[in-house]
Amino acid sequence: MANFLQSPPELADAWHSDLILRQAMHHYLGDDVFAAAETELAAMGRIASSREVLGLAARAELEPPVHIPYGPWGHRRDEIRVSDAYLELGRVGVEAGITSLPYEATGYGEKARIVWAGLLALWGPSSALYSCPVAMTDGAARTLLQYGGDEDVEVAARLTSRDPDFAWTSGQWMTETTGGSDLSRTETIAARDKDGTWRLSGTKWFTSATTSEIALTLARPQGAENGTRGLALFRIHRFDSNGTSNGITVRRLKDKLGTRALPTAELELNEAIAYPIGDPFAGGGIKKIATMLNITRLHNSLGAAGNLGRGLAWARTFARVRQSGGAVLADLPAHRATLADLAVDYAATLMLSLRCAQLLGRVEYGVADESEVAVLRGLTPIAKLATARWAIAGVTEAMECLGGVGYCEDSTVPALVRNTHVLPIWEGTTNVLAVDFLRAARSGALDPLLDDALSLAAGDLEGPFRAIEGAVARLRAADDSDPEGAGARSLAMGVARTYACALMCSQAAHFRDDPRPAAIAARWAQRGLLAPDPPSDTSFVFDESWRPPQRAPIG
Ligand code: MFK
Repeated sequence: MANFLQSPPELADAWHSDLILRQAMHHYLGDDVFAAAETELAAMGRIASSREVLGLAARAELEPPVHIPYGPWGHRRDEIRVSDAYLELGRVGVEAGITSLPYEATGYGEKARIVWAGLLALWGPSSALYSCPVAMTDGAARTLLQYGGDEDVEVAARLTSRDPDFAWTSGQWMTETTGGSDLSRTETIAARDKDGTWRLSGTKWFTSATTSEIALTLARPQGAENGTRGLALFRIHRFDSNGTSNGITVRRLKDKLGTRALPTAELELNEAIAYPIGDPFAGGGIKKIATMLNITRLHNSLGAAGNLGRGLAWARTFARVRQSGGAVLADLPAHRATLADLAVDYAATLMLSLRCAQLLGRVEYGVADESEVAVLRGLTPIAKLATARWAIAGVTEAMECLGGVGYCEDSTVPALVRNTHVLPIWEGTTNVLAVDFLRAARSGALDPLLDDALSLAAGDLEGPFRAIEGAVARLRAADDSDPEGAGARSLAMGVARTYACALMCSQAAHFRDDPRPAAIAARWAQRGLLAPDPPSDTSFVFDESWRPPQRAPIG
Protein backbone atom coordinates (compact mmCIF):
# COMPACT_ATOMS: atom_id res chain seq x y z
CA MET A 1 0.00 0.00 0.00
CA ALA A 2 1.35 3.44 -0.94
CA ASN A 3 2.23 5.47 2.09
CA PHE A 4 2.23 9.19 1.33
CA LEU A 5 4.84 11.23 3.14
CA GLN A 6 4.74 15.00 2.97
CA SER A 7 7.90 16.67 1.63
CA PRO A 8 9.08 18.64 4.66
CA PRO A 9 8.89 22.42 4.35
CA GLU A 10 12.34 24.02 4.72
CA LEU A 11 12.85 27.56 5.92
CA ALA A 12 14.41 29.58 3.11
CA ASP A 13 17.24 32.06 3.64
CA ALA A 14 15.72 34.53 6.09
CA TRP A 15 17.00 37.69 4.38
CA HIS A 16 16.71 36.88 0.68
CA SER A 17 13.28 35.25 0.95
CA ASP A 18 11.77 38.18 2.84
CA LEU A 19 10.48 40.82 0.42
CA ILE A 20 8.63 42.73 3.16
CA LEU A 21 11.70 43.07 5.37
CA ARG A 22 14.07 43.94 2.52
CA GLN A 23 11.74 46.61 1.14
CA ALA A 24 11.20 48.07 4.61
CA MET A 25 14.95 48.17 5.23
CA HIS A 26 15.54 49.82 1.86
CA HIS A 27 12.87 52.40 2.64
CA TYR A 28 14.40 53.33 5.98
CA LEU A 29 18.06 53.08 4.99
CA GLY A 30 17.96 54.63 1.53
CA ASP A 31 20.08 53.45 -1.44
CA ASP A 32 23.57 54.05 -0.08
CA VAL A 33 23.27 52.71 3.46
CA PHE A 34 21.17 49.78 2.23
CA ALA A 35 23.94 48.88 -0.24
CA ALA A 36 26.55 49.21 2.51
CA ALA A 37 24.60 47.14 5.04
CA GLU A 38 23.26 44.43 2.79
CA THR A 39 26.26 42.12 3.16
CA GLU A 40 25.86 42.21 6.95
CA LEU A 41 22.09 41.68 6.79
CA ALA A 42 22.41 38.85 4.27
CA ALA A 43 25.04 37.17 6.47
CA MET A 44 22.64 37.34 9.41
CA GLY A 45 19.86 35.94 7.23
CA ARG A 46 22.06 32.94 6.39
CA ILE A 47 22.99 32.44 10.05
CA ALA A 48 19.41 32.74 11.33
CA SER A 49 18.05 30.16 8.91
CA SER A 50 21.03 27.80 8.96
CA ARG A 51 20.41 24.23 10.06
CA GLU A 52 23.08 24.63 12.71
CA VAL A 53 21.48 27.65 14.41
CA LEU A 54 17.93 26.33 14.09
CA GLY A 55 19.18 23.07 15.59
CA LEU A 56 20.78 24.95 18.50
CA ALA A 57 17.53 26.86 19.11
CA ALA A 58 15.47 23.66 19.06
CA ARG A 59 17.88 22.00 21.50
CA ALA A 60 17.99 25.03 23.81
CA GLU A 61 14.18 24.92 24.05
CA LEU A 62 14.41 21.29 25.19
CA GLU A 63 17.12 21.94 27.79
CA PRO A 64 15.64 24.33 30.34
CA PRO A 65 17.82 25.95 33.01
CA VAL A 66 18.52 24.04 36.20
CA HIS A 67 18.99 25.57 39.64
CA ILE A 68 21.65 23.91 41.79
CA PRO A 69 21.06 25.38 45.26
CA TYR A 70 23.85 23.62 47.18
CA GLY A 71 27.32 22.23 46.49
CA PRO A 72 28.30 18.66 47.39
CA TRP A 73 29.37 19.67 50.95
CA GLY A 74 26.23 21.57 51.75
CA HIS A 75 27.47 25.07 51.00
CA ARG A 76 24.99 27.38 49.33
CA ARG A 77 25.92 27.57 45.65
CA ASP A 78 22.92 28.91 43.72
CA GLU A 79 24.30 27.98 40.35
CA ILE A 80 21.93 28.33 37.42
CA ARG A 81 23.00 26.03 34.63
CA VAL A 82 21.69 26.86 31.16
CA SER A 83 21.91 24.89 27.93
CA ASP A 84 25.21 25.22 26.11
CA ALA A 85 23.11 25.57 22.93
CA TYR A 86 21.52 28.70 24.43
CA LEU A 87 24.96 30.11 25.28
CA GLU A 88 26.21 29.36 21.78
CA LEU A 89 23.26 31.27 20.30
CA GLY A 90 24.31 34.22 22.44
CA ARG A 91 27.88 34.04 21.12
CA VAL A 92 26.56 34.00 17.56
CA GLY A 93 24.48 37.13 18.23
CA VAL A 94 27.19 39.02 20.10
CA GLU A 95 29.79 38.31 17.39
CA ALA A 96 27.35 39.57 14.76
CA GLY A 97 26.98 42.90 16.59
CA ILE A 98 23.54 42.41 18.16
CA THR A 99 24.69 44.13 21.38
CA SER A 100 27.42 46.35 19.97
CA LEU A 101 26.42 47.83 16.62
CA PRO A 102 24.51 50.90 17.93
CA TYR A 103 27.53 51.79 20.11
CA GLU A 104 30.23 51.33 17.47
CA ALA A 105 31.70 53.93 15.14
CA THR A 106 30.25 52.56 11.91
CA GLY A 107 29.78 54.22 8.56
CA TYR A 108 26.02 53.98 9.10
CA GLY A 109 25.91 57.04 11.37
CA GLU A 110 22.45 57.68 12.83
CA LYS A 111 21.11 54.79 10.71
CA ALA A 112 23.14 52.22 12.69
CA ARG A 113 20.04 51.62 14.84
CA ILE A 114 18.05 50.72 11.71
CA VAL A 115 20.69 48.26 10.47
CA TRP A 116 20.84 46.81 13.98
CA ALA A 117 17.03 46.51 14.03
CA GLY A 118 17.13 44.47 10.82
CA LEU A 119 19.79 42.18 12.31
CA LEU A 120 17.71 41.72 15.46
CA ALA A 121 14.51 40.95 13.56
CA LEU A 122 16.40 38.22 11.69
CA TRP A 123 18.31 36.76 14.63
CA GLY A 124 15.63 37.04 17.37
CA PRO A 125 13.35 34.16 16.36
CA SER A 126 16.39 31.86 16.06
CA SER A 127 17.86 32.86 19.43
CA ALA A 128 15.73 30.78 21.85
CA LEU A 129 15.03 34.10 23.62
CA TYR A 130 18.68 35.02 24.11
CA SER A 131 17.11 38.19 22.70
CA CYS A 132 15.89 38.87 26.27
CA PRO A 133 19.32 39.39 27.88
CA VAL A 134 20.33 41.25 24.73
CA ALA A 135 17.40 43.68 25.21
CA MET A 136 18.22 44.37 28.84
CA THR A 137 21.94 44.63 28.08
CA ASP A 138 21.28 47.31 25.46
CA GLY A 139 18.94 49.17 27.82
CA ALA A 140 21.43 48.96 30.69
CA ALA A 141 24.33 50.15 28.54
CA ARG A 142 22.41 53.21 27.37
CA THR A 143 21.28 53.99 30.94
CA LEU A 144 24.79 53.64 32.40
CA LEU A 145 26.24 55.86 29.67
CA GLN A 146 23.50 58.45 30.18
CA TYR A 147 23.46 58.64 33.97
CA GLY A 148 26.51 56.76 35.29
CA GLY A 149 30.04 57.61 36.42
CA ASP A 150 33.44 56.26 35.30
CA GLU A 151 32.90 52.72 36.63
CA ASP A 152 29.51 52.54 34.94
CA VAL A 153 31.14 53.53 31.66
CA GLU A 154 33.68 50.70 32.12
CA VAL A 155 30.83 48.25 32.68
CA ALA A 156 29.03 49.60 29.62
CA ALA A 157 32.12 48.75 27.56
CA ARG A 158 31.58 45.09 28.47
CA LEU A 159 27.86 45.28 27.70
CA THR A 160 28.54 46.64 24.22
CA SER A 161 31.46 44.40 23.25
CA ARG A 162 31.53 42.16 20.19
CA ASP A 163 33.96 39.78 21.89
CA PRO A 164 31.90 37.04 23.57
CA ASP A 165 34.77 36.28 25.99
CA PHE A 166 34.79 39.88 27.26
CA ALA A 167 31.10 40.69 26.88
CA TRP A 168 28.72 40.77 29.82
CA THR A 169 24.96 40.80 29.84
CA SER A 170 22.65 42.69 32.19
CA GLY A 171 19.36 41.90 33.86
CA GLN A 172 16.63 44.34 34.88
CA TRP A 173 15.30 43.57 38.33
CA MET A 174 12.20 45.62 38.97
CA THR A 175 9.29 43.34 39.70
CA GLU A 176 8.62 42.54 43.36
CA THR A 177 5.75 40.64 44.96
CA THR A 178 3.91 43.98 45.21
CA GLY A 179 3.75 44.10 41.41
CA GLY A 180 5.66 44.61 38.18
CA SER A 181 3.50 47.41 36.80
CA ASP A 182 3.09 49.64 39.84
CA LEU A 183 6.61 50.06 41.16
CA SER A 184 5.62 52.61 43.82
CA ARG A 185 5.41 49.90 46.50
CA THR A 186 8.93 48.57 45.85
CA GLU A 187 10.07 47.13 49.18
CA THR A 188 13.79 46.64 48.58
CA ILE A 189 15.77 48.84 50.96
CA ALA A 190 19.19 50.33 50.31
CA ALA A 191 21.31 50.91 53.41
CA ARG A 192 24.69 52.61 53.49
CA ASP A 193 27.61 51.24 55.56
CA LYS A 194 29.90 53.55 57.47
CA ASP A 195 32.47 53.20 54.67
CA GLY A 196 29.87 54.39 52.15
CA THR A 197 29.13 50.95 50.64
CA TRP A 198 25.47 50.51 49.64
CA ARG A 199 23.73 47.22 50.46
CA LEU A 200 20.34 46.11 49.16
CA SER A 201 17.90 43.83 50.97
CA GLY A 202 14.61 42.63 49.55
CA THR A 203 12.96 40.17 47.21
CA LYS A 204 12.91 40.40 43.43
CA TRP A 205 10.04 38.29 42.18
CA PHE A 206 10.75 38.04 38.44
CA THR A 207 14.35 38.36 37.27
CA SER A 208 14.94 37.17 33.74
CA ALA A 209 18.35 36.22 32.35
CA THR A 210 19.44 35.64 35.92
CA THR A 211 22.81 34.34 34.75
CA SER A 212 23.72 37.88 33.65
CA GLU A 213 26.82 39.27 35.30
CA ILE A 214 25.08 42.48 36.36
CA ALA A 215 21.60 43.95 36.67
CA LEU A 216 20.04 47.36 37.11
CA THR A 217 17.58 47.40 39.97
CA LEU A 218 15.42 49.75 42.01
CA ALA A 219 15.61 50.20 45.78
CA ARG A 220 14.55 52.77 48.34
CA PRO A 221 17.43 54.34 50.30
CA GLN A 222 16.68 54.27 54.05
CA GLY A 223 14.83 57.44 54.96
CA ALA A 224 13.80 58.25 51.37
CA GLU A 225 10.18 59.18 50.74
CA ASN A 226 7.48 56.64 49.89
CA GLY A 227 6.10 56.06 46.39
CA THR A 228 8.08 56.09 43.20
CA ARG A 229 9.70 59.45 43.94
CA GLY A 230 11.92 57.94 46.65
CA LEU A 231 13.27 55.12 44.48
CA ALA A 232 16.88 55.07 43.35
CA LEU A 233 18.56 53.06 40.58
CA PHE A 234 21.48 50.74 41.37
CA ARG A 235 23.90 48.57 39.46
CA ILE A 236 24.33 45.20 41.13
CA HIS A 237 26.72 42.31 40.36
CA ARG A 238 25.71 38.70 40.96
CA PHE A 239 29.19 37.62 42.04
CA ASP A 240 32.25 39.50 43.24
CA SER A 241 35.53 39.34 41.31
CA ASN A 242 36.44 36.05 43.11
CA GLY A 243 33.22 34.43 42.00
CA THR A 244 31.68 34.63 45.49
CA SER A 245 27.94 35.30 45.67
CA ASN A 246 27.07 38.91 46.41
CA GLY A 247 24.49 38.13 49.09
CA ILE A 248 22.01 36.95 46.45
CA THR A 249 20.01 33.77 47.06
CA VAL A 250 18.07 32.12 44.26
CA ARG A 251 14.74 31.02 45.74
CA ARG A 252 13.58 29.12 42.70
CA LEU A 253 13.33 29.23 38.93
CA LYS A 254 9.97 30.11 37.40
CA ASP A 255 8.13 27.44 35.43
CA LYS A 256 6.89 29.45 32.43
CA LEU A 257 4.56 28.84 29.47
CA GLY A 258 7.38 29.77 27.07
CA THR A 259 10.84 31.37 27.06
CA ARG A 260 11.91 27.98 28.35
CA ALA A 261 15.62 28.22 27.59
CA LEU A 262 15.80 31.53 29.43
CA PRO A 263 16.31 31.43 33.21
CA THR A 264 13.83 33.53 35.20
CA ALA A 265 14.23 33.39 38.98
CA GLU A 266 13.00 34.71 42.30
CA LEU A 267 15.88 36.29 44.18
CA GLU A 268 16.48 37.30 47.79
CA LEU A 269 18.93 40.12 48.25
CA ASN A 270 20.60 39.93 51.65
CA GLU A 271 22.72 43.04 52.05
CA ALA A 272 23.96 42.67 48.49
CA ILE A 273 26.53 45.29 47.53
CA ALA A 274 25.23 47.70 44.87
CA TYR A 275 26.38 50.90 43.21
CA PRO A 276 24.02 53.87 42.88
CA ILE A 277 23.66 55.38 39.44
CA GLY A 278 23.83 59.08 40.15
CA ASP A 279 22.79 60.52 43.53
CA PRO A 280 20.56 57.96 45.29
CA PHE A 281 19.02 60.62 47.51
CA ALA A 282 17.85 62.64 44.54
CA GLY A 283 15.28 59.91 43.70
CA GLY A 284 14.55 59.75 39.99
CA GLY A 285 15.10 55.98 39.82
CA ILE A 286 12.00 55.51 37.64
CA LYS A 287 13.03 58.27 35.29
CA LYS A 288 16.47 56.67 34.91
CA ILE A 289 15.14 53.16 34.40
CA ALA A 290 12.67 54.56 31.84
CA THR A 291 15.68 54.95 29.51
CA MET A 292 16.22 51.21 29.81
CA LEU A 293 12.51 50.43 29.55
CA ASN A 294 12.09 52.40 26.34
CA ILE A 295 14.96 50.46 24.76
CA THR A 296 13.72 47.06 25.95
CA ARG A 297 10.26 48.01 24.65
CA LEU A 298 11.76 48.63 21.21
CA HIS A 299 13.46 45.21 21.43
CA ASN A 300 10.05 43.79 22.27
CA SER A 301 8.55 45.36 19.12
CA LEU A 302 11.38 43.98 17.01
CA GLY A 303 10.89 40.61 18.69
CA ALA A 304 7.26 40.75 17.59
CA ALA A 305 8.27 41.63 14.03
CA GLY A 306 10.86 38.84 13.92
CA ASN A 307 8.47 36.21 15.28
CA LEU A 308 5.65 37.23 12.96
CA GLY A 309 8.05 37.17 10.01
CA ARG A 310 9.18 33.71 11.05
CA GLY A 311 5.59 32.49 11.33
CA LEU A 312 4.85 33.86 7.86
CA ALA A 313 8.01 32.18 6.52
CA TRP A 314 6.81 28.83 7.87
CA ALA A 315 3.32 29.30 6.41
CA ARG A 316 4.76 30.36 3.02
CA THR A 317 7.20 27.49 2.70
CA PHE A 318 4.54 24.96 3.73
CA ALA A 319 2.06 26.45 1.25
CA ARG A 320 4.55 25.76 -1.56
CA VAL A 321 4.83 22.05 -0.83
CA ARG A 322 1.48 21.03 0.62
CA GLN A 323 -0.98 19.56 -1.91
CA SER A 324 -4.68 20.00 -1.27
CA GLY A 325 -7.57 19.45 -3.69
CA GLY A 326 -5.19 18.87 -6.61
CA ALA A 327 -3.19 22.07 -6.09
CA VAL A 328 -0.53 23.31 -3.73
CA LEU A 329 -1.91 25.55 -0.94
CA ALA A 330 -0.06 28.50 -2.44
CA ASP A 331 -2.36 28.29 -5.47
CA LEU A 332 -5.62 28.19 -3.51
CA PRO A 333 -7.21 31.67 -3.56
CA ALA A 334 -8.59 31.49 0.00
CA HIS A 335 -5.20 30.45 1.37
CA ARG A 336 -3.36 33.14 -0.61
CA ALA A 337 -5.74 35.73 0.83
CA THR A 338 -5.03 34.53 4.37
CA LEU A 339 -1.27 34.70 3.80
CA ALA A 340 -1.59 38.14 2.20
CA ASP A 341 -3.32 39.49 5.32
CA LEU A 342 -0.62 37.90 7.45
CA ALA A 343 2.00 39.66 5.33
CA VAL A 344 0.15 42.97 5.74
CA ASP A 345 0.23 42.53 9.54
CA TYR A 346 3.94 41.75 9.33
CA ALA A 347 4.52 44.89 7.27
CA ALA A 348 2.68 47.00 9.89
CA THR A 349 4.72 45.46 12.69
CA LEU A 350 7.98 46.15 10.89
CA MET A 351 6.96 49.67 9.91
CA LEU A 352 6.30 50.74 13.51
CA SER A 353 9.39 49.03 14.93
CA LEU A 354 11.76 50.37 12.30
CA ARG A 355 10.35 53.88 12.66
CA CYS A 356 11.10 53.70 16.41
CA ALA A 357 14.62 52.46 15.63
CA GLN A 358 15.08 55.30 13.14
CA LEU A 359 14.00 57.93 15.68
CA LEU A 360 16.04 56.36 18.49
CA GLY A 361 19.12 56.48 16.24
CA ARG A 362 18.50 60.16 15.58
CA VAL A 363 18.12 60.85 19.31
CA GLU A 364 21.29 58.88 20.11
CA TYR A 365 23.23 60.82 17.47
CA GLY A 366 21.90 64.12 18.79
CA VAL A 367 20.25 65.08 15.49
CA ALA A 368 16.57 64.63 16.42
CA ASP A 369 14.48 67.79 16.72
CA GLU A 370 11.96 68.43 19.50
CA SER A 371 9.06 67.04 17.54
CA GLU A 372 10.92 63.79 16.73
CA VAL A 373 11.73 63.35 20.43
CA ALA A 374 8.00 63.72 21.20
CA VAL A 375 7.03 61.28 18.44
CA LEU A 376 9.48 58.68 19.78
CA ARG A 377 8.15 59.12 23.33
CA GLY A 378 4.59 58.46 22.15
CA LEU A 379 5.40 55.81 19.57
CA THR A 380 7.52 53.52 21.80
CA PRO A 381 4.65 52.34 24.07
CA ILE A 382 2.10 52.07 21.27
CA ALA A 383 4.50 50.17 19.00
CA LYS A 384 5.22 47.77 21.85
CA LEU A 385 1.60 47.15 22.73
CA ALA A 386 0.28 46.89 19.18
CA THR A 387 3.06 44.77 17.66
CA ALA A 388 2.87 42.25 20.50
CA ARG A 389 -0.85 41.69 19.87
CA TRP A 390 -0.48 41.54 16.09
CA ALA A 391 2.35 39.04 16.47
CA ILE A 392 0.30 36.73 18.71
CA ALA A 393 -2.60 36.74 16.25
CA GLY A 394 -0.18 36.27 13.34
CA VAL A 395 1.91 33.39 14.68
CA THR A 396 -1.29 31.66 15.79
CA GLU A 397 -2.66 32.00 12.26
CA ALA A 398 0.65 30.72 10.87
CA MET A 399 0.45 27.68 13.14
CA GLU A 400 -3.04 26.98 11.80
CA CYS A 401 -1.68 27.28 8.25
CA LEU A 402 0.62 24.34 9.00
CA GLY A 403 -2.26 22.19 10.21
CA GLY A 404 -1.71 19.48 12.81
CA VAL A 405 2.05 19.27 12.35
CA GLY A 406 2.34 22.94 13.28
CA TYR A 407 0.66 22.07 16.58
CA CYS A 408 3.26 19.38 17.31
CA GLU A 409 6.34 20.26 19.33
CA ASP A 410 8.89 18.76 16.95
CA SER A 411 7.87 21.21 14.21
CA THR A 412 9.27 23.96 16.56
CA VAL A 413 6.25 26.15 15.72
CA PRO A 414 4.67 25.73 19.21
CA ALA A 415 7.84 27.21 20.76
CA LEU A 416 7.49 30.19 18.42
CA VAL A 417 3.88 30.66 19.52
CA ARG A 418 4.72 30.29 23.22
CA ASN A 419 7.62 32.68 22.96
CA THR A 420 5.43 35.25 21.26
CA HIS A 421 2.86 35.09 24.07
CA VAL A 422 5.29 36.72 26.48
CA LEU A 423 5.56 39.86 24.38
CA PRO A 424 2.44 41.68 25.67
CA ILE A 425 3.22 40.68 29.25
CA TRP A 426 6.78 41.67 30.07
CA GLU A 427 7.97 45.22 29.72
CA GLY A 428 4.49 46.51 30.56
CA THR A 429 1.17 44.92 29.67
CA THR A 430 -1.15 46.34 27.01
CA ASN A 431 -3.13 48.49 29.44
CA VAL A 432 -0.04 49.68 31.35
CA LEU A 433 1.45 50.82 28.06
CA ALA A 434 -1.82 52.37 26.92
CA VAL A 435 -1.85 54.42 30.12
CA ASP A 436 1.81 55.29 29.58
CA PHE A 437 0.87 56.46 26.09
CA LEU A 438 -2.00 58.51 27.51
CA ARG A 439 0.46 60.19 29.88
CA ALA A 440 2.78 60.92 26.96
CA ALA A 441 -0.16 62.15 24.86
CA ARG A 442 -1.29 64.51 27.61
CA SER A 443 2.26 65.82 27.93
CA GLY A 444 2.26 66.85 24.29
CA ALA A 445 3.17 63.73 22.24
CA LEU A 446 -0.23 63.22 20.54
CA ASP A 447 -0.27 66.21 18.19
CA PRO A 448 3.29 65.72 16.87
CA LEU A 449 2.45 62.02 16.26
CA LEU A 450 -0.76 62.74 14.39
CA ASP A 451 0.78 65.65 12.46
CA ASP A 452 3.63 63.35 11.51
CA ALA A 453 1.15 60.71 10.33
CA LEU A 454 -0.51 63.25 8.03
CA SER A 455 2.74 64.46 6.56
CA LEU A 456 4.10 60.91 6.06
CA ALA A 457 0.89 59.86 4.31
CA ALA A 458 0.61 62.85 1.97
CA GLY A 459 1.29 61.56 -1.54
CA ASP A 460 -0.35 59.54 -4.26
CA LEU A 461 -2.45 57.11 -2.25
CA GLU A 462 -5.77 58.82 -2.07
CA GLY A 463 -7.81 56.04 -0.40
CA PRO A 464 -5.46 55.38 2.54
CA PHE A 465 -4.77 59.12 2.90
CA ARG A 466 -8.48 59.89 3.29
CA ALA A 467 -8.78 57.06 5.84
CA ILE A 468 -5.84 58.50 7.79
CA GLU A 469 -7.30 62.01 7.69
CA GLY A 470 -10.61 60.72 9.06
CA ALA A 471 -8.92 58.67 11.77
CA VAL A 472 -6.65 61.54 12.82
CA ALA A 473 -9.65 63.85 13.30
CA ARG A 474 -11.36 61.26 15.53
CA LEU A 475 -8.17 60.51 17.48
CA ARG A 476 -7.45 64.19 18.20
CA ALA A 477 -10.88 64.49 19.81
CA ALA A 478 -10.86 61.11 21.57
CA ASP A 479 -8.76 61.99 24.60
CA ASP A 480 -10.78 65.12 25.51
CA SER A 481 -13.98 63.11 25.77
CA ASP A 482 -12.38 60.49 28.04
CA PRO A 483 -10.99 62.14 31.17
CA GLU A 484 -10.87 58.86 33.13
CA GLY A 485 -8.86 57.08 30.48
CA ALA A 486 -11.22 54.13 29.95
CA GLY A 487 -10.48 54.36 26.24
CA ALA A 488 -6.68 54.43 26.65
CA ARG A 489 -6.34 51.10 24.85
CA SER A 490 -8.68 52.12 22.01
CA LEU A 491 -6.78 55.38 21.59
CA ALA A 492 -3.39 53.65 21.59
CA MET A 493 -4.52 50.99 19.13
CA GLY A 494 -6.12 53.60 16.86
CA VAL A 495 -2.95 55.69 16.81
CA ALA A 496 -0.84 52.57 16.20
CA ARG A 497 -2.95 51.48 13.23
CA THR A 498 -3.19 54.98 11.78
CA TYR A 499 0.51 55.75 12.15
CA ALA A 500 1.44 52.36 10.67
CA CYS A 501 -0.77 53.14 7.68
CA ALA A 502 0.96 56.49 7.24
CA LEU A 503 4.35 54.76 7.24
CA MET A 504 3.04 52.31 4.64
CA CYS A 505 1.93 55.23 2.45
CA SER A 506 5.34 56.78 2.77
CA GLN A 507 6.92 53.48 1.76
CA ALA A 508 4.58 53.21 -1.22
CA ALA A 509 5.73 56.66 -2.35
CA HIS A 510 9.34 55.48 -2.03
CA PHE A 511 8.64 52.45 -4.28
CA ARG A 512 6.47 54.28 -6.80
CA ASP A 513 7.17 51.72 -9.59
CA ASP A 514 6.24 48.70 -7.49
CA PRO A 515 2.47 48.30 -6.89
CA ARG A 516 2.90 46.01 -3.88
CA PRO A 517 3.72 48.51 -1.09
CA ALA A 518 0.68 50.55 -2.23
CA ALA A 519 -1.45 47.39 -2.17
CA ILE A 520 -0.30 46.70 1.39
CA ALA A 521 -1.20 50.24 2.52
CA ALA A 522 -4.60 50.02 0.81
CA ARG A 523 -5.39 46.68 2.40
CA TRP A 524 -4.34 47.89 5.87
CA ALA A 525 -6.56 50.97 5.52
CA GLN A 526 -9.44 48.85 4.19
CA ARG A 527 -9.33 46.70 7.33
CA GLY A 528 -10.02 49.80 9.46
CA LEU A 529 -7.77 52.19 11.33
CA LEU A 530 -9.73 52.91 14.49
CA ALA A 531 -10.31 50.50 17.33
CA PRO A 532 -13.80 50.17 18.85
CA ASP A 533 -14.61 52.58 21.68
CA PRO A 534 -14.53 51.01 25.15
CA PRO A 535 -17.82 49.50 26.38
CA SER A 536 -20.04 52.07 28.10
CA ASP A 537 -21.45 49.52 30.56
CA THR A 538 -19.04 47.20 32.41
CA SER A 539 -21.31 46.21 35.29
CA PHE A 540 -21.81 42.69 33.90
CA VAL A 541 -18.20 41.80 34.69
CA PHE A 542 -18.22 42.05 38.45
CA ASP A 543 -21.85 41.74 39.50
CA GLU A 544 -22.08 38.43 41.39
CA SER A 545 -25.34 39.32 43.18
CA TRP A 546 -27.74 38.73 40.28
CA ARG A 547 -30.59 36.25 40.85
CA PRO A 548 -33.34 35.27 38.36
CA PRO A 549 -36.45 37.50 38.61
CA GLN A 550 -39.07 36.04 41.00
CA ARG A 551 -42.26 35.12 39.17
CA ALA A 552 -45.58 34.19 40.65
CA PRO A 553 -45.98 30.38 40.60
CA ILE A 554 -48.09 29.16 37.67
CA GLY A 555 -51.62 27.96 38.58
C1 MFK B 1 12.43 40.12 22.90
C2 MFK B 1 12.83 41.17 23.87
C3 MFK B 1 12.21 41.08 25.19
C4 MFK B 1 12.64 42.08 26.28
C5 MFK B 1 12.88 41.38 27.58
C6 MFK B 1 13.02 42.23 28.81
C7 MFK B 1 12.73 41.43 30.06
C8 MFK B 1 12.53 42.27 31.30
C9 MFK B 1 11.45 41.74 32.20
C10 MFK B 1 10.84 42.82 33.06
O1 MFK B 1 11.49 43.53 33.74
S1 MFK B 1 9.19 42.95 33.02
C11 MFK B 1 8.84 44.38 34.01
C12 MFK B 1 7.59 44.93 33.59
N1 MFK B 1 7.35 46.19 34.25
C13 MFK B 1 7.29 47.34 33.56
O2 MFK B 1 7.52 47.39 32.38
C14 MFK B 1 6.89 48.56 34.31
C15 MFK B 1 5.50 48.91 33.94
N2 MFK B 1 5.10 50.16 34.57
C16 MFK B 1 5.28 51.34 33.95
O3 MFK B 1 5.78 51.40 32.84
C17 MFK B 1 4.82 52.54 34.68
O4 MFK B 1 4.29 53.41 33.73
C18 MFK B 1 5.96 53.25 35.44
C19 MFK B 1 6.45 52.35 36.57
C20 MFK B 1 7.15 53.63 34.56
C21 MFK B 1 5.30 54.54 35.98
O5 MFK B 1 5.54 54.76 37.33
P1 MFK B 1 5.04 56.09 38.03
O6 MFK B 1 5.48 56.10 39.42
O7 MFK B 1 3.59 56.32 37.80
O8 MFK B 1 5.95 57.13 37.24
P2 MFK B 1 5.65 58.61 36.84
O9 MFK B 1 5.49 59.44 38.06
O10 MFK B 1 4.63 58.68 35.78
O11 MFK B 1 7.04 58.97 36.16
C22 MFK B 1 8.24 59.16 36.92
C23 MFK B 1 9.21 59.86 35.98
O12 MFK B 1 9.62 58.93 34.96
C24 MFK B 1 8.60 61.05 35.24
O13 MFK B 1 9.66 61.98 34.99
P3 MFK B 1 9.80 63.32 35.88
O14 MFK B 1 10.23 62.83 37.23
O15 MFK B 1 10.83 64.14 35.18
O16 MFK B 1 8.43 63.95 35.90
C25 MFK B 1 8.16 60.46 33.92
O17 MFK B 1 8.11 61.42 32.90
C26 MFK B 1 9.27 59.44 33.68
N3 MFK B 1 8.75 58.33 32.86
C27 MFK B 1 7.83 57.41 33.22
N4 MFK B 1 7.61 56.57 32.21
C28 MFK B 1 8.40 56.98 31.20
C29 MFK B 1 9.13 58.10 31.60
N5 MFK B 1 10.01 58.71 30.82
C30 MFK B 1 10.17 58.24 29.58
N6 MFK B 1 9.50 57.17 29.11
C31 MFK B 1 8.62 56.52 29.88
N7 MFK B 1 7.98 55.45 29.40
